Amino acid sequence: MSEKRLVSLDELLAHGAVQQIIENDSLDVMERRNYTPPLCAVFENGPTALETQEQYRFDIDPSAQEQLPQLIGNQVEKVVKAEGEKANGYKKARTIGIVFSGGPAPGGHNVIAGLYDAAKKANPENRVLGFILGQDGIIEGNVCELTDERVSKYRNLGGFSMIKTGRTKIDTKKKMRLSIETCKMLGLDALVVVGGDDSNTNAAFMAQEMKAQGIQVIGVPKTIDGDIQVNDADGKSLCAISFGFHSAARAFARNISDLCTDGSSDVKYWHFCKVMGRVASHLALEVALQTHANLTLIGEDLSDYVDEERVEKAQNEGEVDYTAYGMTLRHLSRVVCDAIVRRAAVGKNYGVVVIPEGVLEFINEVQVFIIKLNTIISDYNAIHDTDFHADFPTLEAKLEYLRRLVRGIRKTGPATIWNARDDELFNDIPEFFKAGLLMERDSHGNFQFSQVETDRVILELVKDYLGILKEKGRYKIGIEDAYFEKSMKQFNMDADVYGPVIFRNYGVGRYLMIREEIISHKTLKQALVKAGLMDDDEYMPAPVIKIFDKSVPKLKVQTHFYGYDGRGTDPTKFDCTYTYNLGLTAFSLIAGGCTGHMVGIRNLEKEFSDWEPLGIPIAPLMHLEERGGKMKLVLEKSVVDLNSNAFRLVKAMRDKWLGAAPGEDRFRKPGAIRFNGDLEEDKPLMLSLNALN
Ligand code: FBP
Repeated sequence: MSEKRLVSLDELLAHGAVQQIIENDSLDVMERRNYTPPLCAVFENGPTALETQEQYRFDIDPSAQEQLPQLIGNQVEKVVKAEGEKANGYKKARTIGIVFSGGPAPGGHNVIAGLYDAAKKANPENRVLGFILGQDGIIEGNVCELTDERVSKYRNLGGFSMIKTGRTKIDTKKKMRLSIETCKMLGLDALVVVGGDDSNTNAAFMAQEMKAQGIQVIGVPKTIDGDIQVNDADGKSLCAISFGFHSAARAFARNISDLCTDGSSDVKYWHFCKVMGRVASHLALEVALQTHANLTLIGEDLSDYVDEERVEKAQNEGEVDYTAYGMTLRHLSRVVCDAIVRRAAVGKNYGVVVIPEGVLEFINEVQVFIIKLNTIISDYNAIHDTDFHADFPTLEAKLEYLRRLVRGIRKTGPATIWNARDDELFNDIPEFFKAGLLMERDSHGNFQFSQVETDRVILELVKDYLGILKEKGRYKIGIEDAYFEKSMKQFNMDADVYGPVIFRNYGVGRYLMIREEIISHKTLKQALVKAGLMDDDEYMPAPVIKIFDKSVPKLKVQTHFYGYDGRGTDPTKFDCTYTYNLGLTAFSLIAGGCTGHMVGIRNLEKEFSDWEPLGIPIAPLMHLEERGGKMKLVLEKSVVDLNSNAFRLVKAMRDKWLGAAPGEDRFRKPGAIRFNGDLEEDKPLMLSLNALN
């Protein structure tokens, strides 16, 4: 027998094919780096200028007027081609800083690339500096100069690795002073803040403070959550979606659709998929459109829930039952259980449910807990000038503090925000969820939903309620009539004799449901004896037992969390193009003298040739919201519009996609994010749908 010569390790390492494998850059990465996204027409040649768009109107919040007087008069600016003298200002030498803020979103590197390319094209002397690790980089002066080499390494690639990101907010006088000192020390003409609603809010406050120093601040709408969608007071769209949403949704959809395939092959698991999106359910909605998963919860829809039975009952008694409005945790578990029970009835004790990370925000009692606990923590910090979480580091210590509040009320009498009823309700929820609700808020005062096992909270409730339904004989697996007939025939037994005794719909449906009162071998036997089909001291016929056992459901669940993976995915072509043009737009706004504006592209939902780069004034969009127990001026988050085409379609298809009917499920496979070739979809499905008239 000839022995194969073992290749030496040196030879192996030197081999061309091996070199390609151990090289960090795959062919896909190399192709991405070399790709230049198309430019909006206005950027195609020469300098740009700005044209004020007076047709837009905003309902201005008096607090915004008061707190941001320097910016409140800003208007929408459209990027246009510059003519004559305006072109000279465009070419002036500038130093521009850029910072990433908050969670990564695919496409961020292209914002830098667009800004860098525009700056260098306008004047090769222009410098672009990247602040490292988010706003901390500004406060601490941690910065690097961006070069051709550095920028090119990350073109069209996901993540924020080029300069990293962070969640620090410039929210104190000291941090603001240090930031201004850094910007002055670096000779910055402008700062570009790439961030979500909170970071753009922060950008507006920085713009206000830095205006006197002659430093412009421009925001860029980033967040996979898709909750920066800007309309004017008349509903005219200025920014249809934040960047990163499409790529993250596609990444989640790809994984979830693969679970749909696995589930319908192995037919044994319910896959509970939590998808990111701190509050709004936009990502879950897009995943529903992309995959047709069996059940997708939409937080905004649940909070709109009205328990008609209770409303009617109260009406008949001449009363109003306010508790009938909005969804409770219990109702929510009913929605999921109903889907599971209905599919089981047609033999499908498996499926895929999509749960938005922020769904609990829309549940009545959770909302109340979050607001009350935010207020308690913030009051404690203000009164004691300390940190609640440092003083009460364990869950038990936090709970004891809450109990003390209740005891305090009992002794002193006056009602406070946390009463015995709250304590009682709070004690009813599982420990891990209590710990989640009492967790430290992020730097913007937001509740950190990504740290709460939302899927587990729902799953526990679902398991409890399914247990009840099982005992009541309502959660059962339907038996296909042909299978029943065949099983009986094998033992020469007459299906038509046993069928009506065992099943409640014998001869009616294709899937037969065991009668509700038959929930065990004992009750099965009782039914057969009562029908005279056997004596009490006889053994039950084997096929009847087999059929019964097959109808008893066991809920097997796998939980999944899709979030950080989608934030790190490489951008879709839509996001590559969108972000590169956002970067170009940021430079145009700076060159045009804007400050306190966020870049945007109008008509994203239309053909690329219709895209129009804009500057959107941030201050007029701001309003007061509760954050960390205080009312704060913030950029409004946009949540799912229940009147939008995208939502109405998902609602209309809900029953079909649930698949509680015989036959195949209607899953859709969106496939992987494709960078080359023409098969890649050109925008989020949600955007295309909402643009249809
Ligand atoms: P941004 O709003 O900063 O873009 O972040 C969005 C997000 O990905 C949410 O979907 C998620 O709840 C949160 O960040 C997670 O934050 P963290 O990175 O701190 O875990």
